[in-house]
Amino acid sequence: MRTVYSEKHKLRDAKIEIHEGGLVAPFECPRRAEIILDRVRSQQLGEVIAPNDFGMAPVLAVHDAGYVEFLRTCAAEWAAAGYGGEAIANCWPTRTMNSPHIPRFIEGKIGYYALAAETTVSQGTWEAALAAKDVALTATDLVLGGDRAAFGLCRPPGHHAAHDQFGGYCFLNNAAIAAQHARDNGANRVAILDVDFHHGNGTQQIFYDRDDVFFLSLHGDPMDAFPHFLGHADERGIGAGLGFTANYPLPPNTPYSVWKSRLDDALTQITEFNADVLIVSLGLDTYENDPISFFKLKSDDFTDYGSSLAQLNLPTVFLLEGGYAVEEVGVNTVNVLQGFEGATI
Ligand code: SP5
Ligand code: ZN
Repeated sequence: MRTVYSEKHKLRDAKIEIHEGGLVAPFECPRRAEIILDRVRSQQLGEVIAPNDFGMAPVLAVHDAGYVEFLRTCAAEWAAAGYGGEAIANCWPTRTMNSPHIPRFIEGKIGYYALAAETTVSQGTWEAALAAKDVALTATDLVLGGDRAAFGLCRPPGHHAAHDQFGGYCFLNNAAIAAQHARDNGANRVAILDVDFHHGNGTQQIFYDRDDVFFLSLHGDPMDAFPHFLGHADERGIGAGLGFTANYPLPPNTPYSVWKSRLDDALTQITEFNADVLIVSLGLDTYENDPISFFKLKSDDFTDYGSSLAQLNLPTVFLLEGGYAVEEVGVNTVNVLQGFEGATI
């Protein structure tokens, strides 16, 4: 399978993340993508190609225009305010201050558009996020054009980014942008399977009221894990979308055997949905040694479930999400992709 990769991911190189009461170097770092690319090459997974430029239309098909403009200008407005470091939110329109007014000043505006504080908006973040959506769209076009599967090595990741909010290391929702692009280019039904350790709250929100994009997610129970407020089993969609969201929250220390049984259930639902295209939000933070997560998958388990994904026999777009055990993230990523390619159907 071909891999789509852009060096522009390196422009997302934040220096700080709020973590466990202090500031640390961000878990979501450029080296992640470099290690994965090295493994793609050393395992000879297939050709590595650069993305095409799709412009802003596919972004604005799923994101709010004001939000997109905020992302584009945020780092410059922060600097223009005389602030140093990286733009970071410190105040939100929370449950008791839920106002529709969008502040003029950057310190308030960033709170309006943020869903979490761990993620800063650094210089270059916007350009990297643009490159990541082009990686996702190019991989999607490979599959729409007849490739059995493609891998979009997206960085920064996307699945926490909502219609008008960033956070969880995500700015533009690469998987949602790709799914809408597939819908707009011949796919009638798209399934998004999110296997990142964290619930894909942004993707869920974007498609929550729709029956043409089925969102399924296996993740750490939000009672115990980020993003804390979404991803419960009783979230199943709304209106026409009722039944087209499926959540599988799982407890701390979940072993592969349990995780895989939920995956098999999700795969059955995807088959019944009769999807034309499968998009996999591929997070590797389910790994046993991930520094911020609590599942217990081993490296061989990634190969095993990659092979199960192939059994769906669907054109499949893999898009990178999380995975922070940096030294092992290349092996685990490519294990999924090779498991998929090695599967006999
Ligand atoms: C794309 C993606 O994987 N985003 C994840 C964002 C998670 N950010 C908050 C992490 C909080 C971790 N706290 C638990 C530490 C366990 N000791
Ligand atoms: Zn994650």
